Amino acid sequence: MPITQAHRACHLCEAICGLEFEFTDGALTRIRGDALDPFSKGHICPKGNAILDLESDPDRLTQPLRRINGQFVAIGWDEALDYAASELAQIQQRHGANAIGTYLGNPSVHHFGTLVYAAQLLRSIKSQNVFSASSVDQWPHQQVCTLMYGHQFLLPIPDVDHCDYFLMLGANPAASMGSLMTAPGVVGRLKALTARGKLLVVDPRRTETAALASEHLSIRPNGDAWLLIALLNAMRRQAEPRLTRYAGHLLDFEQALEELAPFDIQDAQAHSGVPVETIERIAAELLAAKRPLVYGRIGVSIQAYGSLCQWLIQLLNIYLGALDAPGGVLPTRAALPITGKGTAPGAFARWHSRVRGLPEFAGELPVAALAEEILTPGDGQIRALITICGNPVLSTPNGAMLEAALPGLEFRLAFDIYINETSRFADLILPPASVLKHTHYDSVFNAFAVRNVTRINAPLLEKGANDWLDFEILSALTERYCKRVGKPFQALPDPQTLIAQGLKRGPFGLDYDAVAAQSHGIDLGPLEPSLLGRLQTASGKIECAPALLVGDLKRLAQSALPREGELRLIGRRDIRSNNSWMHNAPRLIKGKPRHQLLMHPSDLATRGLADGARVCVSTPTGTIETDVLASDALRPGVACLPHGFGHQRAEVGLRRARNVVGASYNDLSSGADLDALGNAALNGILIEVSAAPIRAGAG
Ligand SMILES: Nc1nc2c(c(=O)[nH]1)N[C@H]1C(S)=C(S)[C@@H](COP(=O)(O)OP(=O)(O)OC[C@H]3O[C@@H](n4cnc5c(=O)[nH]c(N)nc54)[C@H](O)[C@@H]3O)O[C@H]1N2
Ligand SMILES: Nc1nc2c(c(=O)[nH]1)N[C@H]1C(S)=C(S)[C@@H](COP(=O)(O)OP(=O)(O)OC[C@H]3O[C@@H](n4cnc5c(=O)[nH]c(N)nc54)[C@H](O)[C@@H]3O)O[C@H]1N2
Ligand code: SF4
Ligand SMILES: [Mo]
Repeated sequence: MPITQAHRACHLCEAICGLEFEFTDGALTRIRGDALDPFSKGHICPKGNAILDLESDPDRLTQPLRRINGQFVAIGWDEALDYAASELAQIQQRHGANAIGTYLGNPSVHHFGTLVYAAQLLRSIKSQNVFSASSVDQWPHQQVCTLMYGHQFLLPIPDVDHCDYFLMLGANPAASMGSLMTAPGVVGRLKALTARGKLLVVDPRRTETAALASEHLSIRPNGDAWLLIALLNAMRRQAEPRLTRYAGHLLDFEQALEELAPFDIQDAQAHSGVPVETIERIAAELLAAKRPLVYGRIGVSIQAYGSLCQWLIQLLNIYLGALDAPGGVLPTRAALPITGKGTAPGAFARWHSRVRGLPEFAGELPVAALAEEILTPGDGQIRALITICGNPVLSTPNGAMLEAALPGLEFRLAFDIYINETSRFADLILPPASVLKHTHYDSVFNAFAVRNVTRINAPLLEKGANDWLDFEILSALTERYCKRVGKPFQALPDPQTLIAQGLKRGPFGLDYDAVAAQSHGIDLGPLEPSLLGRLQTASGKIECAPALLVGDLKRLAQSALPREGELRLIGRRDIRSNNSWMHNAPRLIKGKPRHQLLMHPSDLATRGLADGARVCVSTPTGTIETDVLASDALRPGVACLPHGFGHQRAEVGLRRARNVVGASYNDLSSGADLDALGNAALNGILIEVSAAPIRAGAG
C-alpha cells in the first residue's frame, strides 16, 4: 500500500495550524499536526482530525439540489447555474435591486476563492441588503479600527509571545483556539506567558483559559465598559500616559480621557462587580509591567457595549504605550495585504436598513435586521436570499423569526456543503467540491497572526469530472446573471494569479512559486511596529475620540444597575464545536452531551431547581427547553449556554447532528438588542429559568 503525505494549513478556525495529511492508496487515512510548520509546530485540535469525518460524510452534498414539489432533486451544474441566474435576474426585474438579500457566513473568509468571487457576485447584484456573520461577531473591532486608524483591518494583534502582562476580556482561547489573534498552539503560548509574566482573564465564568491564567476576575456581563473606564481613570491618577511613541500621531487623546473622567469608580464596582481595590491594583500592575497589553474578544464584542469596549481597549493600550510596540498590540504585516491601497477601509452609514433605519458599515447592514427586511412589505423588501457558507437560522439573533420568514421568499439560494437548518428551505443548493481540491491561501487569518507568516498549499485531492470549485461556481453564476440582466462581466483572474499579484504587491514582495515551494509555510518574523506609517484616517493621525463612540458614553452612564435575582445569559464554546456546522462529525460528537445550561448552585436553589433538572429558559423572544448543570465556575446571576445547536428542527440533512441534543441559543436572543453601531448583543441577555413542564411519555 503506497503511503504518501502532503501538507496543508487547516481552514477550520483562525489558528490556521499546518496539518499533515496521510493517504493510503490515494485515500485520505490520517491527519496529524505538521511538525515542520514554523508557526504551528505540529499543533492540532480535535477539529483538525475531524476533517477525516467531513471528507467521508455521507450527508455532504456533491451535486446541486433543486427543490421540486417540496423534495430536493439532484440536477446538473449547467441547469442549476442557469436556474439561479434566471431567478435572481427576474426577481430584480420585478422588485428592484435591493430585493436580493445575501448573507455570508463564517467559513467564507477561510477560502480565498469564496471570499473574492462572492465579492464579485455582490458587486454585480448591487443590492444594499448585504449581511454577514461579522455583525454577530467582530464588527466592533472593525468599526473601532476604521474610526481610530482609518482602516477596518488595521487591527492591533496581541504579541502574545513577547508580552509580560496580558489583560484578556471575554475570550476563551483554550476552547476557541484564539480569535483575532491567530496563534496556533495558543495554550502553550499562554502557559509560557504565565511562566514569565501574568495572564489576567476577565470573564463571568471561570473558563478553561481562566483556569490556566495567573488570575481570574469574575465580572458581571456587560460590566466591562465600566471596568475599562475605571482602569483608565485609575491609571490617570497613578501615572502619566506613555505617549512618546505616538508624538505627532495622536488626535484628541486628552479629550477622550476627559470624556471618561466623570465616570465614578464606585459605580464601576456596582456595574462590573469588580471591587474598587482590585481595579486600582490592576491599573498599578498594568503600569508596572514592562510589556503590558489589553485584548478583548467575543464576550466584549457581542454584548450591549461592544464597540465602546473595543474603543476603550485601544485607549488603554495607547495609555500604556502598548499600541504598536513589540510585546504590546501591533497590526500584522500581511504578505498578501488586506489594508492599504486598493482595499476597502470601511465606511459608515452610506445607506440605512429600510425598516429600522440601521446604518450600513463596510457595505453591510446588521444581520439583526435581516428577518424584518424579509417580513415587512413595501418597496425594497427582500424577496430572495442567498446564503454563502452560513447558517443564520442558528447563528443570528431571533433565529426562529428568520426561519419563519424564509418560506415567504420567492427564491432561496444556498451555497453550502450541507442541508443545514437554513439551506433546508432553499430552492437550490450549490455545493462546492471539497476544499482539499483547491489551492489554499488564508488571506484573512494570515493577516491577523501573532507573527508575520504566509503559507500557500496546493490541492491535496484531484478534482473530479463533476466537481466545481468554489470560485468556479461563483464566477459562472456571476457571468450568467450579468448576461441575463445585461450588465458587463469581466472574469477575474484565477485565484492563483490573484494570490501571486497580492504577494508581489505586499510588503515582502514575495514570489508565488517561492512561497508555494515551502509547503510548510514561511515565518517572516515577529510583529513589528508599522501602524503609525499605515494610518488611513482623514487626519493622518490616530483619532482617539470618535463622536460615534464618545456619544455612546451617555447610554452607558444611564444603564441600569443589576437587579436582585436577575439572571443573564452568556455563551460558551467547546473545543469540539465549530459554530453550528460540525455536529455531524462522529469524532466531535461522541461522548457525553455538551449542551446544558450552566447555572450557579445558589441560582438553582432560589428557583427550587435540582442539578440536572429539565428547565425552560425564556426571554421575550422565545422559550427553549434544556437540561441544567450546576456550576460554581459561574458567578451567581449568570447562566451559560453554547450556541450552534438546535439540529432537531431539520427533518432532512444532517442525520447524525439530529441526534445531538441541544436547543438553539438564538431562539432566545433578540434582533432588537444591539451595541451602538449595530453588532448583535447576544451575550448578557436577561432570561427566566423555571422547571420544564412534565410531559406524558417524556423521559
Ligand atoms: N448566541 C451566539 N450566537 C453566535 C455566536 C455566539 O457566540 N453566540 N457566535 C457568532 C459568530 S462569532 C459567528 S462567526 C457566527 C457563525 O455563523 P454562520 O457563519 O452563519 O454559521 P456556521 O455555523 O459557521 O455555518 C457555516 C456554514 O458553512 C458551511 N460550510 C462549511 N464549509 C464550507 C465550504 O467549504 N463551502 C461552503 N460553501 N460552505 C461551507 C457549513 O455547512 C455551514 O452551513 O455565529 C454567531 N452566532
Ligand atoms: N471550538 C471552537 N472554536 C471556535 C469556534 C467554535 O464555535 N468552537 N468559533 C470560532 C469563532 S467564529 C470565533 S469568532 C472565535 C471566538 O473566540 P473567543 O472570543 O475566544 O470565544 P468564546 O469561547 O466564546 O469566548 C468568549 C468568552 O466571553 C465570555 N463572556 C460572555 N459575556 C461576557 C461579558 O459580558 N464580559 C466578559 N468579560 N466576558 C464575557 C464568555 O464566558 C466566554 O468565555 O472562536 C472560534 N473558534
Ligand atoms: S486549532 Fe483550528 S486550525 Fe488548528 S487544527 Fe484545530 S480547527 Fe484546525
Ligand atoms: Mo466568529
